[in-house]
Amino acid sequence: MSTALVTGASRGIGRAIAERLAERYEIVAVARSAKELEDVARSIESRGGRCRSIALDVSDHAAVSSALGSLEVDVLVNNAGLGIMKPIAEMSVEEWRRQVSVNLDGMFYVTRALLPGMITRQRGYVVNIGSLAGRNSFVGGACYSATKHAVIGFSESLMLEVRDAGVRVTVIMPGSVDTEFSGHAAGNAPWKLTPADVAESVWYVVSQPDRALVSRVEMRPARVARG
Ligand code: NJP
Repeated sequence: MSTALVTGASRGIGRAIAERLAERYEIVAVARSAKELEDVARSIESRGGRCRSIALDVSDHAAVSSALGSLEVDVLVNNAGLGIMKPIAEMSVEEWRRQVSVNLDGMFYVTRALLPGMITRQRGYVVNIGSLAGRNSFVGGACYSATKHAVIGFSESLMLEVRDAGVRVTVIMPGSVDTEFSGHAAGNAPWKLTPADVAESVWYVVSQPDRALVSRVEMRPARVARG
């Protein structure tokens, strides 16, 4: 059975991606919260899937390379991320570093650990969860938006770098998704995309025939919330 590793799989979009991909892949679920990961694994296994979890901070390079460096993974979904939305004049250095270290450094560390194996096997998929904030600007989004612009730049360069080695790279850019992201309460915004909607896009891109590469997906709520 092929393996898919999903970061930020303990809740929200990452959990939905892990649950969807479990229909075809053995899942490696990565996040910091061991307890929530166990719950994800139980949910997948109760439906006949296979899931092991690795409690890990993706921004800790040593921990990432020692825990993931020897894994054979066919599909990597870099989804772990956070957003602290506030004006730059009020943002602390710690808040800046935390966002950059998870959204950007973490994506590099996990990709760096798993990509050489994909290149050697001449087969693999890297799906990075970016954001429409990586295209659009908004007040209070300078740091978050900068990290997501970086996710797009990283993904598109990497796509060109490894496509001839049989490794495909996609960046998925959702708009608002109904999760606990950035301090929101989930379940109160029926106009938003659901985590399952994003998971369906991941499923779509990894289900393409070997000759086809969907390199970029933009998705957004069909209707905008008013008022
Ligand atoms: O957020 P949330 P979403 N090491 O807060 C994990 C992007 N996005 O599902 O470590 C490892 O429910 C955290 O797990 P834990 C967004 O930028 C969202 O909405 O246990 N894992 C949890 O599983 C992000 O890239 C929206 O706390 C770490 C997960 O990340 C992705 O979608 C719109 C970690 C966060 O779950 C998932 O966000 C958009 C670390 N250091 C893009 N730090 C949206 N929701 O509207 C956090 O365009 N995690």
